[in-house]
Amino acid sequence: KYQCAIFDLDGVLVDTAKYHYLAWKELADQLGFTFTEEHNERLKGVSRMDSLDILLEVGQMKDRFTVSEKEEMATEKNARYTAYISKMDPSQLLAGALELLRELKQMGIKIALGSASKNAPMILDRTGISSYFDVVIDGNSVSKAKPDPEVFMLGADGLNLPYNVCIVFEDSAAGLEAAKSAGMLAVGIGEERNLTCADVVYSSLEKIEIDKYF
Ligand code: G16
Ligand code: MG
Repeated sequence: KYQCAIFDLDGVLVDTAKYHYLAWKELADQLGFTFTEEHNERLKGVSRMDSLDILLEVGQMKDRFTVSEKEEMATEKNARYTAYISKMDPSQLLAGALELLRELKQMGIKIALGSASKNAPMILDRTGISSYFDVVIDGNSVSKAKPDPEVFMLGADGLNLPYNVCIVFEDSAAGLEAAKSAGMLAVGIGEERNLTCADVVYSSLEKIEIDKYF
């Protein structure tokens, strides 16, 4: 049986992808090209600066800006994004998230966050779930992005637990790959065809048979 649950944030506990999309789209509009929701799929689980590079590639302006211009664009995007997430509330947790966190807590299972987002603390706070987490690893604490396993290994290390007693819940292919390379059970949340490297896939957190694992 497993002793620890490590959650990705965006796409697993909350749907912040829509706010990332709106904020990136406004930047693309300013630069004069169209950025679609389909393009936005490529940004899931990807760090802020890498997301900007992908966006500029979509607009065919990849090499047109200096590092400091790009930093400025990312800062502007983040200001728009944080304006959206500062208005979030507990009703925006995804189906089954709160119930699962509650049950795990009751069972004495350790809970960690493993997110690429530097805004993770604000999102946990606004949605009222900060207190469920024994450790929070986010974009402020990692040096290597998923699919590197660093983010999940730091979570287990912070709890003093071996990697093979940890389960990772992830909606991105890169995140599932990271979980596998850390030697953890990789549970995909979403559509099976996008998450082929998962050990098992559920369409939502609600569907997880918790007694099977803990
Ligand atoms: C999230 C999102 C990504 C976003 C990244 C960085 O990661 O999925 O789209 O680009 O965080 O976010 P920020 O700009 O807030 O630092 P995750 O790992 O929670 O899915
Ligand atoms: Mg995610």
